[in-house]
Amino acid sequence: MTAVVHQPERQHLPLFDEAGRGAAADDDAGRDLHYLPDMPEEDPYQGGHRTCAGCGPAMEYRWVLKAAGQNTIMAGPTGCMYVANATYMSTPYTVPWAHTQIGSGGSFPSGVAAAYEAMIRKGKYTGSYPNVISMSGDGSASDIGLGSISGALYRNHDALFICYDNECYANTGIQTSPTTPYGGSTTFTPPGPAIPEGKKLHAKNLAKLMSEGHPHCYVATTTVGYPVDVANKTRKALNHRGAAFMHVYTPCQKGWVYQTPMTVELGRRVVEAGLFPVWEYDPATREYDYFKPPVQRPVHDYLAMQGRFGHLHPEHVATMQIAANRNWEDIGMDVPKELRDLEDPARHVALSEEEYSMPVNRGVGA
Ligand SMILES: Cc1ncc(C[n+]2csc(CCOP(=O)(O)OP(=O)(O)O)c2C)c(N)n1
Ligand code: SF4
Ligand SMILES: [Mg+2]
Repeated sequence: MTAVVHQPERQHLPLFDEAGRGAAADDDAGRDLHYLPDMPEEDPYQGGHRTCAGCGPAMEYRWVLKAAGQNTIMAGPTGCMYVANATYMSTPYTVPWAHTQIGSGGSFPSGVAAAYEAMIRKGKYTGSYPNVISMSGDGSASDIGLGSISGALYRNHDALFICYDNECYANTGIQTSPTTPYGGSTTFTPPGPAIPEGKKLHAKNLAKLMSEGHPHCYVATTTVGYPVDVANKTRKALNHRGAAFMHVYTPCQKGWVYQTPMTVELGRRVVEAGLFPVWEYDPATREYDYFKPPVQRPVHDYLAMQGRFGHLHPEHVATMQIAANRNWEDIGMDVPKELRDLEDPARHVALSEEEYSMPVNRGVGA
């Protein structure tokens, strides 16, 4: 007798309207400051969790899960977003959620995805194929669990693998990770007489590693400065048949030392300073679509908001401007003369000499 093979029924999540939200000039600097009026009311990631005030990863979790909806299964490797969200057997999720070992952000969802495919094929599960999502920190995704996520992308499991990037190992006390930027002060890269810039290495380009290394996958970057973009890229990634990876910039108030309400502003400024290009990679055409922000700023405007950079000397700020200018070129934007001139250290003062610079390392690792 021939066995009946059932085909998984797939969801298709409609995209939110972006017209007039991405390019219109709303504030004095010419930036669009729209939020998402039609964001779903349901909150699969509810309030009442224990993350710090202004926590960027918590915003990202909320928006991703709003965009994904209730037919979702979540996995979270060890990190702040496991520990602060799962104390004493209570979690803020209204969808199934599991903690996984820090190196298993790829393997755990692979198993969930494969199990659903098999159960549906055999007729043992009759619902539609769920959204399978893992959200790993940068320490997990770019370091300890990199191999596991790469393996899952390579095998093309139908799941979304997200790195929420707070640019440090936050949960264990703000240690450096491969995505901590050059010049960032962490408890493992403190500035001192021998190494005045703090961190000497430049950050790993995690998202390009994923798109170039797994060209059949949907890959995107975004930040908590752009909620519509976060929601739409989540839905595009979930609609994609096969593996998808999303790298989301998510400020960490405790580790970066900034004023609590500035999380979303940082999510915009990092893009406007040319330090975190926002893009989307389409596996069908193998092309990148780069977001071209309407405002370009000196890196100084971004660095000076954060205590983790308060120790930088003029030559360090100039080094970061050089890196930002390379990024502008990479995404096909002109480098204005004002930004080119700022590659010269003589154009900068030490950030600690500035009135609005915050104290070095206040609260970090305390
Ligand atoms: C194999 C292993 N090594 C180290 C740890 C300790 N540890 C727990 S959470 C954590 C930090 C994770 O950093 P990241 O993935 O960036 O998440 P964040 O805490 O920043 O949210 C570390 C190192 C662990 N749990 N398991
Ligand atoms: S330490 Fe940073 S990532 Fe962790 S809960 Fe606080 S703000 Fe969020
Ligand atoms: Mg982290």
